[in-house]
Amino acid sequence: MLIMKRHLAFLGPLIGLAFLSLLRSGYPQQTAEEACSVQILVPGLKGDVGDKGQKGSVGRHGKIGPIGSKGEKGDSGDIGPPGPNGEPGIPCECSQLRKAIGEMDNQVTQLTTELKFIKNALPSPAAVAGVRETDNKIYLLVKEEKRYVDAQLSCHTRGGILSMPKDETSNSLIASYITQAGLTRVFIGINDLEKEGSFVYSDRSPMQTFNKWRNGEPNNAYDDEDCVEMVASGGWNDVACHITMYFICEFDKENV
Ligand code: GN1
Ligand code: CA
Ligand code: CA
Repeated sequence: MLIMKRHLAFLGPLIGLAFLSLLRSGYPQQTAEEACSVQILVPGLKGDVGDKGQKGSVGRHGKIGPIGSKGEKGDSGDIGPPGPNGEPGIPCECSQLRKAIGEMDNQVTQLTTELKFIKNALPSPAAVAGVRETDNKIYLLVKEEKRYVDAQLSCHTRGGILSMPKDETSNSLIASYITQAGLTRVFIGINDLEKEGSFVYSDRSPMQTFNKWRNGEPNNAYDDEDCVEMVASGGWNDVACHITMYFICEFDKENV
């Protein structure tokens, strides 16, 4: 491209000269000799190289390049200076306290081991088949055949109450407890002793909406059924209070 431009550059003066000679002579009067003299015009010698041009102005700012790759993780900083001293403690007989705490620790460990053993292995005089637990209750099946009032008394003596299943969780837990013990029925803490048809829990609070009455129950059969049994399936049936059967006590974890 550059070479082509240079050729055109010395063609320019050539054409110019031809044009001038035409003007001077006047086109209509041009002779054949004059026309020939134009044809023999040749370009002059190449001129000297010109001085170097001035430096151009700074170009436009280029496009932003791609984001670079993530750098290496830096070294961890120096360890900071130590913090200020704490407030002075309350003076105490620390050695005595430490000794007492140590002894209590030992006692807790020993009691935990013993409790585990009692829960899982030791058959009580009442042949207790272990206990069952929810988040806040412990259930105890007492294998002593008692009438309802005596069962209730027995639970009280143990620091608990005849079990009052008030939701599906506790009801199914008691039901599986009965099944696992190989039993068919136990007394639970629900009765209508005070007012026929008006069922309350063993703490005399009115029965809530949750119930597991079997079909057709409560029917107050023989006009003599004011206490409640749970059968192995978890269903409830009102029965006579003077019959005897095993029963289940419940204990608040907070109180044991
Ligand atoms: C009947 O059949 P059994 O024992 O499961 C009766 C109960 C009485 C119970 C008295 C459907 O139950 O309501 O409480 O005898 N069940 C039916 O022992 O009538
Ligand atoms: Ca009744
Ligand atoms: Ca009944």
